[in-house]
Amino acid sequence: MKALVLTVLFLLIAASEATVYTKCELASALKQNGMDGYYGYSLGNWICMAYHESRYNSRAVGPPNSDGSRDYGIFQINSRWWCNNYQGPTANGCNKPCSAFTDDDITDDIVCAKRIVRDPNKMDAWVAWRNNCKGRDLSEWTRGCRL
Ligand SMILES: [Ca+2]
Repeated sequence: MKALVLTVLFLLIAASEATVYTKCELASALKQNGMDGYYGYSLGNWICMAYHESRYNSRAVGPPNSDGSRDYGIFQINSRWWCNNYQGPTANGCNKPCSAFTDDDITDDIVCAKRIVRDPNKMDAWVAWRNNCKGRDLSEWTRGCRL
């Protein structure tokens, strides 16, 4: 019984462990993947967006939206339009299961974010970006990082 309790505890801890980037770790990863200036958006825009969407947590899953969809991962990618969570209608624009956006490899998340920003709404697709980053001085988001 004691072994079982310990096993369950271990699994709970393992399941709740998240990969949370630091600001500069994320800045470096995004720059390496060609996000600085992508579609006219400087690196600061992407860092600011990720902070306000997920607090840099690559395993973040948002609460249900009003339409029943959810948002996944470091960029909070939406299941109604961009990935399939098998829980409702989806356009699945990035052609991925949403679970691809809650693992520790953000490469495919970046590919999908690039697809999202090529839509007419561009970065306005991210409400947290519009409310917290759009049109602001974003120099603080890359300050102190060796890029
Ligand atoms: Ca991923």
